[in-house]
Amino acid sequence: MNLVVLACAIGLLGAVGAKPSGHGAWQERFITDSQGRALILYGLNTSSSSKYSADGMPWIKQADVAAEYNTLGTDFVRYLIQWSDVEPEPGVYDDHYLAEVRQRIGWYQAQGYQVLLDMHQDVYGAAVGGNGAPGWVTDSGGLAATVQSPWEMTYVQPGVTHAYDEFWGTRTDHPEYQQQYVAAWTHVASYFARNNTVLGYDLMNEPWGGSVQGPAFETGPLAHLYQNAIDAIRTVDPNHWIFVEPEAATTNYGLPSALPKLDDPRTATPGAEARIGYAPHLYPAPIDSGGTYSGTDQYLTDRTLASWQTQVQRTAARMDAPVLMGEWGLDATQDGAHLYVDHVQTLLDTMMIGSAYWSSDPGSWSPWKAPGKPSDIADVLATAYPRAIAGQPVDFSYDKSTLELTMDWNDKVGVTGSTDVYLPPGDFPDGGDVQLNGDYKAKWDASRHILSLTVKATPGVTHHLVITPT
Ligand code: IDC
Repeated sequence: MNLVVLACAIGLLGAVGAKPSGHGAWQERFITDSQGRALILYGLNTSSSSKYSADGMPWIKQADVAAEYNTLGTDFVRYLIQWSDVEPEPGVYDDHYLAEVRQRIGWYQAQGYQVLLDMHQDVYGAAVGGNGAPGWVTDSGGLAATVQSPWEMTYVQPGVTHAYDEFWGTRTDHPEYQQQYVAAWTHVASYFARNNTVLGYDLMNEPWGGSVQGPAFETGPLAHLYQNAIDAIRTVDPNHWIFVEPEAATTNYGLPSALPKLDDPRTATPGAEARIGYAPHLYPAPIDSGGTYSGTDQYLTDRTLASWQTQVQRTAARMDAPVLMGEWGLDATQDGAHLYVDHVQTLLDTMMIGSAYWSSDPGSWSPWKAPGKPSDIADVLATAYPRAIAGQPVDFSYDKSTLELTMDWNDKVGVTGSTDVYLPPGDFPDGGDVQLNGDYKAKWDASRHILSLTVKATPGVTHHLVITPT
């Protein structure tokens, strides 16, 4: 898929020529907490190891979550779960597995995190060389499904295409597969409906259409499945956020998505806003294949970042959904890796969106060389960010070590609480000095590295906050 898309990505990116620009005009929607504060979430994916472990659990122990906070200051995790672990036999849900997941959510809760449950799949399921779907829902039609290198190329094995075609209803032998997926999600959502550490649900990792691709897939079977899942989840869980991903084979590389606006049944309650989020990934082609951020790789990557911004903003506006980038990352041992991380963070800051870095699994793509042993990239990943904004965010930037945040209250009545900013100890060893037009109270939590500002909200006044190291 990588190589297939590459040629067309080069052609299209040459034509787009978008420059990064401000967000204010496009982003009206933010993920909000129960106090109405806009959340900019920042975290890791945990973890790829759960795809293959016998009990479906990630590599982490409770101490690793504390170490993650102390090293990176993250406040969020995209936590991988799998359909094969949720429903090992048809209609039989493994609540022991969900209890183990809940225990780990508790570890994150103890560190003040929010958890996004990601129903992960790569290459459909283990029966065709991938992970995600259980064997009983995998129909390869007896066709070949041989694992390829790079792993993404396995997606175009005939048995894999057949399995997806059965799932999406492109073939008609198994219309029940999708209903079972929706039912499994409904079970998971009812299990976690009252868990306040859970931010929400990521309905399917990197959907792939089999023999139906592009807009035909995203506006057809994919949108259909999403709407059915949203409707079913809302019967058991009216409140958590529900995130949808576009077709990855295009959007990861900065190409357009055709995903349509989806309806959230919770809006039937007067005053209730939709809680559907858009959760695309970002993997410029050279970076995806483990390349460098230098020379022509860097040129193509920069063009991808620019077009990714344009395309994500368009899709999010069409869907009227806030954005949370579910995956980005790279082999951090490659040339220019630090600069790439820095550039993506600048893009995320410009767009004022949260993200989850791929991944926490110790190794070359990780902030951990080994559990508890930070790699070089950890220093770059530990960045300053406004975790919660008690107002309407207008603009944000972090130019080591000057943080600037603009916010107003024009559309935000009834937001309560403080604006909380994480200031990494590397850049702010003694905390931060505040400049702000307006009345405020500041509180510095030296052990958590969080500066909390309670600002006297003044409608009609735009507040500019500047924080520099003390
Ligand atoms: C990768 C893992 C790798 C594993 C592969 C297949 O890092 O060890 O062999 O999955 O399971 C994605 C996927 C994510 C990938 C990641 C990096 O969502 O599961 O993890 N990636 O390749 N999309 C683009 C990149």
